[in-house]
Amino acid sequence: MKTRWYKDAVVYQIYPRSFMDSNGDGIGDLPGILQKVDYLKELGVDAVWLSPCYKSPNDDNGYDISDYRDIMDEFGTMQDFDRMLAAFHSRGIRVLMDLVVNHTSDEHPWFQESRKSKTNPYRDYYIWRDGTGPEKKDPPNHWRACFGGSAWEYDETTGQFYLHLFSKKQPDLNWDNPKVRAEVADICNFWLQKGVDGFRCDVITYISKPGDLYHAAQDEVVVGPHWKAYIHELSERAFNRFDTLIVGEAAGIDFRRACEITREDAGLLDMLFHFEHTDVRTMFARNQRSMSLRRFKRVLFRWQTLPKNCWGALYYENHDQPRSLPRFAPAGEYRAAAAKSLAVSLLFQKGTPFLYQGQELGMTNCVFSKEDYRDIQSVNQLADARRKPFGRIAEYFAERYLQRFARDHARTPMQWSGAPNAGFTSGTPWMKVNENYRQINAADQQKDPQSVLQFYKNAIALRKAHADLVRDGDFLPIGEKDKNVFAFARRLGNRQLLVVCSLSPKAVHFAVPAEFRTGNEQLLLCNAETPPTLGAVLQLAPCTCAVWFMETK
Ligand code: ISL
Ligand code: CA
Repeated sequence: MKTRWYKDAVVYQIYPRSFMDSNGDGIGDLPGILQKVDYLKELGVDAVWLSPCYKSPNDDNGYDISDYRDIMDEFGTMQDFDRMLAAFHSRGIRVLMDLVVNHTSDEHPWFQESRKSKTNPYRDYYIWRDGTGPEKKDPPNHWRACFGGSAWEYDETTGQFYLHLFSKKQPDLNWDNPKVRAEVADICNFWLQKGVDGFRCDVITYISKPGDLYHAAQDEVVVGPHWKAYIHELSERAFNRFDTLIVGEAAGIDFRRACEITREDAGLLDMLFHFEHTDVRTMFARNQRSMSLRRFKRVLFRWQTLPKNCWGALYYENHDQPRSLPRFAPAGEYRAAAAKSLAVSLLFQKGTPFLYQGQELGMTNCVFSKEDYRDIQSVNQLADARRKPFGRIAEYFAERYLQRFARDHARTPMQWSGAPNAGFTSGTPWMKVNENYRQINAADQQKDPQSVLQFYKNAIALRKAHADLVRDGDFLPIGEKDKNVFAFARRLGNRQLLVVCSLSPKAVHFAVPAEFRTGNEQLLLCNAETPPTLGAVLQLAPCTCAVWFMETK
């Protein structure tokens, strides 16, 4: 059933709330996405992944679902969804849904039932435990919730605690209950039968919980005891019945485990998002970088060595991360060049690239004041800091951290034009629009052949023109120790691509190994007006990138 179309695809992530508002309520919606389908077609992407658009009370912007078979009121109706799906499909663009099934909303009818009594038929849909301590009022273990506080919430009605790895409005489902697993398979089939082409599976590595919750360490929740069996079952019941792409968000997974999990014959996940290059969040790195380029390369180059029967997902940005500018490359004077250089460094690696809305424009982090944060994680972090003994100081440091790493940076409205609110809405946007929209927006970039947007289009088209090389070619790292340049080659038979991307705001030089100085090279893509000449030493102006095609020596 699987054609593995995704090996040639570029995927674009849409965060519907911030993409395009069609009705002036300040909130992005599905008819808004419909208006932009041609924009995405022109960009050249093959698939989109929609962050959740199901019914939700929006404690965590849709990652808390109260009805898996209906659309969030603010986003529109199921008819809007069907229209949008058809519009993508008629242009040959596939659609992936976000599958959030580690937890539901506490407003989901299953949980509403579950909390009523210990004998309710839905009780075992969730993870309930007696408390500990003399009064049984202490939580069953010391696990922490991702958004702050204990991972357990006491519920008066039945005098037990329920587990929530995220907010207390996101109770974890009990996957050990076969009924839960059957429900999830049904939900997947509902959407697959509608025609969606796969799922991005939210925190999927956490679904199988350790047997003895009173004594387990929190990291035992990553790929728990029955994880493989549960995913395998879901693949048989749903995923593998269609020509899907199943990509797992795999917090906590290391390279070794990724090799096991993404093997084609394992029948688990087609690919996964690891966190090795995004988990590093030091406040001390220079230039707002969160890690040195050498470390960044060490991590990503290692992930290029996945065995032949595995496949990788590539990303620099998503809705949980600050923008890649300034995180991985300079965002100041050389912003546009840096955005292009990062684009090339991502798009020509082996694997399926995922772009996040606005990345194709070189959108940057935003300057927020305390009141601007909307994300539950940021809001809780500030509130927790204020409650500490030296609240003012703690708050100051929390703010400093959020200015660099808040998830809000990725969630500011898409910058469509220089019109008020960046052309995102005619009303009041649900969150702050980045003030730089007059300089950075899609409308201006569509008119400018030198823009980041146009460069992305060219790079994506080039990737297609050399599809077999980019898909199957060996990955050869070059200059791994170099502090400024991200470089590699891809080689298939006697053809190769040489990819050189400076991520430095200074002019630098870079040594080119003899095997890539064939004399028959052809420059395919470059972001500099005067492209560098390919010799033993490349002279690279700030953030210059180039891609050459050549035959091997
Ligand atoms: O965002 C994070 C750190 O800033 C991560 O720890 C994140 O919470 C984790 O990657 C899980 O993310 C996914 O599930 C969350 C949701 O809030 C995220 O948006 C989603 O991508 C709970 O559903
Ligand atoms: Ca709207």
